[in-house]
Amino acid sequence: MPQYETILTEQNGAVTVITLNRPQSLNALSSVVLEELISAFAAYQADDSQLCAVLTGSGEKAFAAGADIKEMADKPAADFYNQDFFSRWTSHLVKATRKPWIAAVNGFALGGGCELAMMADFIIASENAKFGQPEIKLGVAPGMGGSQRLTRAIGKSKAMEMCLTGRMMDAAEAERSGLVARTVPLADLMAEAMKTAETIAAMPPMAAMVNKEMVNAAYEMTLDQGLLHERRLFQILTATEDKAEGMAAFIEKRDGKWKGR
Ligand code: CO8
Repeated sequence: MPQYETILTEQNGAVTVITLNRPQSLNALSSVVLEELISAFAAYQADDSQLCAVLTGSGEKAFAAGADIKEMADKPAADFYNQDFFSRWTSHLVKATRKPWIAAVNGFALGGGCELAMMADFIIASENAKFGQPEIKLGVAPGMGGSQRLTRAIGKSKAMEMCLTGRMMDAAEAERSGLVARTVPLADLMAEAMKTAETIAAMPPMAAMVNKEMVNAAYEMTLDQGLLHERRLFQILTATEDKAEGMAAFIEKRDGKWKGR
């Protein structure tokens, strides 16, 4: 495994665990973190032995308290624009990562931290988790998808209130609002995230990728286009060896053995 400066990675069976590891700055997302995350997610995507990933933050206080304010404070606007700052998160962590991954949110997920968590396929949160888009208090606004993904996740009224006031939402409200899939005690967070990741990793791998692609398509397409896309992908899956195996295994009352094809 490569050595990183700001994140930790480990393989646990078929599950890759990636941990943001700058607890002294509440796992703030610097440019180095961005590059290292891109590299770690590319390695996960490329490794056929790895079938699900979990992203979490080190320490008990924060998943990530946002983009690194100290790094951005003196950066000229032209650099943000010319470098198309923040664009690489979506292209690498969302679009290029076709295998499933879960955000295990332990504590603060603010600004870019909330936006990073929302790039995951779903979020499992600890009871002490807090979500927010406080960028307005810095004189700016979300820059990594907060205004778009949060609005799609929890609706206009709540998303607008959070962006305009910068208030934090606790884990219970986040679960009620549909932002997170499940809330668990902090002490159980990684065990629950790993159990869920192992469940996904035990599924037929190609079917897992197709299920992910289908659900994500709901964000991009009209209902008619999405339904057609779903049917076509379903029809492709019926030609796979894993479909034959899965149905035979059901009829023979045994577990399936997957080939990912
Ligand atoms: N960036 C850099 N350092 C941070 C960040 C951050 N986002 N968040 C916390 N830290 C650092 C603190 O500066 C502090 O460092 P030090 O010990 O050297 O002073 C250390 O982490 C611990 O933090 P606190 O002492 O503040 O801990 P508290 O428990 O008192 O407070 C909070 C915790 C409430 C999470 C508080 O740290 C906080 O409000 N953090 C900032 C949250 C935030 O505003 N996030 C959004 C960032 S902006 C963004 O993500 C989108 C891009 C916007 C572009 C801006 C262009 C200028």
